[in-house]
Amino acid sequence: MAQTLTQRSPIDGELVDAENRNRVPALERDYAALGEKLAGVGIDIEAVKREAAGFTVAVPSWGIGTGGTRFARFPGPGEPRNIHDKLADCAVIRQLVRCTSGVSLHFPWDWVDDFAALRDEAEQLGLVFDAVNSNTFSDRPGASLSYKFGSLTHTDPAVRAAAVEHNLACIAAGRVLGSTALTVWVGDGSSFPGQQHFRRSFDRYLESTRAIYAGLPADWRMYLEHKLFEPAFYATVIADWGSSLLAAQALGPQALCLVDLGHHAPTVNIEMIVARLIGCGKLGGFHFNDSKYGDDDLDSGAIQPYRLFLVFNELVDAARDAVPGFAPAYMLDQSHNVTDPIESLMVSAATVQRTYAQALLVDRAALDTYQRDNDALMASQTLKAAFETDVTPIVQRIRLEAGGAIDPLAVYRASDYRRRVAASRPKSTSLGGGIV
Ligand code: RM4
Ligand code: MN
Ligand code: MN
Repeated sequence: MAQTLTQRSPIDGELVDAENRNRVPALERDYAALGEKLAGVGIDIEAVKREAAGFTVAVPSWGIGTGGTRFARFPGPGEPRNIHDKLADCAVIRQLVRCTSGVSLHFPWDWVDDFAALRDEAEQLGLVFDAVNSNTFSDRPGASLSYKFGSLTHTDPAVRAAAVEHNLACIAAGRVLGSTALTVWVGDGSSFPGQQHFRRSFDRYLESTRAIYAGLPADWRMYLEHKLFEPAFYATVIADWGSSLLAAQALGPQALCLVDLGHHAPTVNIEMIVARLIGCGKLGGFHFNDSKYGDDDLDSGAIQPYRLFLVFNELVDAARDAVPGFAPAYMLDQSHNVTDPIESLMVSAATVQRTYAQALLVDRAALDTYQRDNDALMASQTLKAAFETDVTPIVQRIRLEAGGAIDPLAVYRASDYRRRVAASRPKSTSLGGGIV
């Protein structure tokens, strides 16, 4: 989205320009060198840049505050107190990184009385609203019914109805905000064998999600997000892509599967899951993050950058093949407990865009030939060649041309934004555990 005069920029434009000026000579040099290298293998750097410039990834409102572990939370300075502060922080990310104009809200955390006003507020900051997320995995203070033993799959029809109602309210809010998708993740499951009837709980999930699906506007999509475990530690109702796919197929064309990179068993081949979902026309989108053990919600590309690349390799492949209906939505879903969330989200968004640019470099004709010839080594080398190409100058140039920062982190630190907002945002006193 082009910046208009009415939009407010949280970071001084002069500072951005000054920092960029210092870095332009090196960038020009690196870009020219990379351009020459790519031309040598028949790739037009300008074409790659154009394509990568079209990439966007939404920022999660719940990732903007400092997260915690199951044990404790250590609040940082100047944490956002509400959705208005969160939008201000999102505007910083967007101003410097440029590919993050979308913000994904989570209800009831981000609930306000006037959603039209919130939409205006976002617009002033150059932001738009991406998928809205429902929360039926924690209770609202004073709620008469509890989600302790489940929500959309609860044995009590009254609890299920309340969870459905909440999702419909999220859709209603999202319509005013300009969102066109609802993401449904439920923590429903069981912690002990025998606690829950597997088949019946899945049937209840279908019955509840059908009621939500029926309330979906015609131009909306419903993303079903699976997760292996946690908070349920024995069995989760929508634990894997198979359950998610079954549900999405049962619901209808507007229901699609959402892949959160942290929601699988450690050895699962996520890129293959992605390919399968693309193959059956049910890949809805992503929650990007990285992990070593479970749903660690670490910064994208921090632990397994090659895995992220292999996911993007499948995405670019599908785009090149013009797979009908292929239009995944990209979102970050991270929790930052030892870093400044703004810094982590900026670096993550830039990493995801950078990885996409790398995947654009794969020599697909060569790969196809190596696959047909069963040349395992050269096929793997073909992917590695793209992954090992440093495309940093391309994404830096994209940011510069879009009015952002060549080095977002350096500008952010130089701006002293965190210390400035800390002056008006009292230190949070919430120290309890909990992932968000
Ligand atoms: C879950 C899941 C959902 C997110 C919540 C906060 O593990 O990833 O997408 O909304 O966490
Ligand atoms: Mn997620
Ligand atoms: Mn998660």
